[in-house]
Amino acid sequence: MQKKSPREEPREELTVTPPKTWATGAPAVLHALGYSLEETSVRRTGTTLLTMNQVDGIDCPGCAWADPSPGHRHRNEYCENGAKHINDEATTRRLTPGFFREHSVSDLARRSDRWLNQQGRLTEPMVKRPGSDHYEPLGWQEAIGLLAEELTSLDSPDEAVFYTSGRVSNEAAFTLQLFARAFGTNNLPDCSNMCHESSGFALHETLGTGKGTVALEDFQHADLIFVVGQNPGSNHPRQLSALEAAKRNGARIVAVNPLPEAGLLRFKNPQKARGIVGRGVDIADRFLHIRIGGDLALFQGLNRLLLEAEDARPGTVLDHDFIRTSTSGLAEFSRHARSVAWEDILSATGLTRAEIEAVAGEVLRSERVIVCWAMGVTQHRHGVPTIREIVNFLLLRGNVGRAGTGACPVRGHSNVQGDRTVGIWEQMPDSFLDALRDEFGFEPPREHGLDSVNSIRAMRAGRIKVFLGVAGNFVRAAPDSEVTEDAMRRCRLTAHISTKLNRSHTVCGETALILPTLGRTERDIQATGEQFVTVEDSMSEVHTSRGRLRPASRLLLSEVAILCRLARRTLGDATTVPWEHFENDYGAIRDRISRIVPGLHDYNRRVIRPGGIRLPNPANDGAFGTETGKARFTSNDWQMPRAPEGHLLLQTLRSHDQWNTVPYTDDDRYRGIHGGRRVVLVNPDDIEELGLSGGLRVDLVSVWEDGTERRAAGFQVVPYPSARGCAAAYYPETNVLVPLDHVAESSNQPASKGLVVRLEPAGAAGTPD
Ligand SMILES: Nc1nc2c(c(=O)[nH]1)N[C@H]1C(S)=C(S)[C@@H](COP(=O)(O)OP(=O)(O)OC[C@H]3O[C@@H](n4cnc5c(=O)[nH]c(N)nc54)[C@H](O)[C@@H]3O)O[C@H]1N2
Ligand SMILES: Nc1nc2c(c(=O)[nH]1)N[C@H]1C(S)=C(S)[C@@H](COP(=O)(O)OP(=O)(O)OC[C@H]3O[C@@H](n4cnc5c(=O)[nH]c(N)nc54)[C@H](O)[C@@H]3O)O[C@H]1N2
Ligand code: SF4
Ligand SMILES: [Mo]
Repeated sequence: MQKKSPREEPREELTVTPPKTWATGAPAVLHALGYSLEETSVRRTGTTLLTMNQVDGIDCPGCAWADPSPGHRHRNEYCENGAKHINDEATTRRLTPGFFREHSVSDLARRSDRWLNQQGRLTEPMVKRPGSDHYEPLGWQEAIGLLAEELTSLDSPDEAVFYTSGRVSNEAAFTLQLFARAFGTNNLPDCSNMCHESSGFALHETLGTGKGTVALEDFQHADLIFVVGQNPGSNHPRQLSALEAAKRNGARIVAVNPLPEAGLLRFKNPQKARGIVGRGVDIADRFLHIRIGGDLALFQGLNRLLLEAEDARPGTVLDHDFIRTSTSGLAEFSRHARSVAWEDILSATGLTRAEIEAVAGEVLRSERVIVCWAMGVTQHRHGVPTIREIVNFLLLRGNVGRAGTGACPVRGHSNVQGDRTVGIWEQMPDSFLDALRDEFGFEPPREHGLDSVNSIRAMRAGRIKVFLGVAGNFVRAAPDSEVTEDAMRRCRLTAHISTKLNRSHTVCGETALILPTLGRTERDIQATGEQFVTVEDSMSEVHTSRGRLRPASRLLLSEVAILCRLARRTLGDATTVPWEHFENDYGAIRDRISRIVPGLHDYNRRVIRPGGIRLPNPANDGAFGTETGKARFTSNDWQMPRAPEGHLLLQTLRSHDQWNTVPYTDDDRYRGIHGGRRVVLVNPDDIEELGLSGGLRVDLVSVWEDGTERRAAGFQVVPYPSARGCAAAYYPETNVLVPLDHVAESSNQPASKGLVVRLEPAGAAGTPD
């Protein structure tokens, strides 16, 4: 078969086949290797994959799922998607200055996200100067000098924002936040603002911790595991191994989702021959086909049933000892919980009372319960109260702090949790800022900085002059694409520390910089020798990651090196931080972290032990970091997103073959979609009711409460077993539909699920298709 040139825009025919009911079997692994070999060579594939997720190897740059403890790891401790993510970075394709001579910025801006990514690795610093439509090469000294000059010329440090994406290591993240705060701002938006911010807020309020309480071993001890608003078959594939093992130990699984996702229904484990042949294991014992945004009502219904069961058999249902010693607010919560009406619960969830009662029955029979959740829960306007209600549910039967129990927000990026631990947050608490002051002898700013949505608002208002992104693709990840792009273009300077080309490089401030960097797969050699970095997974395990491959170009600098040089140039002699020493020896950074972050003491010595460091979660020892020192029951008003007649609720989600803003192919194998991403999945009954038909081309028009409409043109209607009234389409193509102000209450997280949309036959309003 002739390979297509990566310079051609992929043009494929969209085909739709029935969705799969199983995930991660032999075709998955074969498929991954196929993709790997197209991007790189057999030898490089071997080098990267065989050390992936092994002690002293490369930490998978994919999701944040935890590794089994050393000794329990499989030789191939990775999934199909992990293999794709790593080989996407390890590609042998290169972007040279010639490429940028050939392609103007306006030309690049017209290309697809997939095309931009497949051009290969960035190899040297590039600048787009004011008035020019081309990037041209420049040296590192000049590039860093340019950025430093813009920063020092600002009227206030708060005119700069520093964005981080969760692939960045602890060392680079700590360096970035230290620089930003030494410079004088807390403007540290990150991808977590758009991901699990609602989890952080709700867990802080109720358990006094921003993190989950579950360790991987807990899955072995659980009797019942909820998987809510998550598609693990595509997004956390090794979670399926943990669920499968839990089932072997007798656990039952309840999946809650508007889509019957392949991984939840049946799973073939590729690491075992048994998984490759045979039909695999049904993962979900019960599947609740919930309406989008119905989870708050579901957990309110379950809580109400638990309270009523306690009334019927006093002393047998609730964990009274735990509630008495470790919680507050039960009485008020119970009063409120009993007042929520069943008809409201049923209309919000689209479920029957019998279905909810059956699940409550499972709960009553289970000593140990875990609730896992991800974007289907957090990315809603009522994401925070939904998670608070999940916590109520766990507290009622003492399902926190015991083996086999707990709250498990399943994180996205491989180090998104670690970045927060070491200070990437616009609202770090005073305890952290005091520790920074004591360690480095400067007074960090105390006023909270800008998160992602507020950064866009400030850029739009012309209050931000400099944007620096460390990894990620801010312009595509953020909501309201047109608003965000316009806001970004108002900056004087936009700069990105990146491994690969993406849309954010094409939406430029007056001046724009591309600062190319080493990826996680690559050797990182500094003055004191070869370095490793450290990362924290979703279960608070901190461990090392050491690159193996030769860097994509001689001219790449590590993220730490770029940031340390930038800090030296910007802060000059005034700084009390030994930036040069940090650049030469990452151990020196970890030494400082160990004196600032509780739990990371003796960091350098402990982190190199097999398995690394498990950060303690005080909530597991009954030490809740709330004001009262107790876990809090909360009363949450019933809410549901509503679509007026003729409209649907839309969720924007990931396909199997993409990494966030970067599609690798146009396929979504488990959902049966091939060769196209501009599809909208709709329940056949809704298609009929709306007078549409499968295969019809439509525009998606989102309707916002201020009367404004947003349009994404040219989508094909695909009949799909989505819950009634609920549609799904891929992100980032649909970010244009998400109003900037459509955010979760309290957490200010963009609500990328639960949008009100209308499907208009394409061209009906005279729009291009
Ligand atoms: N291959 C791959 N892996 C990834 C990523 C990737 O892009 N590609 N991204 C990583 C990142 S950063 C993240 S945050 C995670 C995201 O992991 P997920 O949270 O699994 O990501 P989404 O694709 O947004 O899927 C949301 C799921 O929630 C369901 N859902 C939507 N709305 C609702 C609702 O109202 N209620 C319920 N109960 N369910 C709902 C959807 O049907 C879907 O199954 O994945 C990480 N892993
Ligand atoms: N509508 C809608 N919007 C969403 C979501 C949604 O579900 N729906 N999900 C949200 C979520 S959960 C998230 S996490 C965000 C994701 O937002 P981001 O984290 O900002 O986006 P990514 O697509 O992961 O970023 C990919 C880019 O990172 C760079 N990169 C990769 N590896 C490295 C590295 O090692 N170092 C450096 N310096 N750069 C690197 C590459 O240049 C690549 O192009 O999007 C959010 N936006
Ligand atoms: S489950 Fe996540 S961390 Fe594990 S190999 Fe797959 S993508 Fe990587
Ligand atoms: Mo995420």
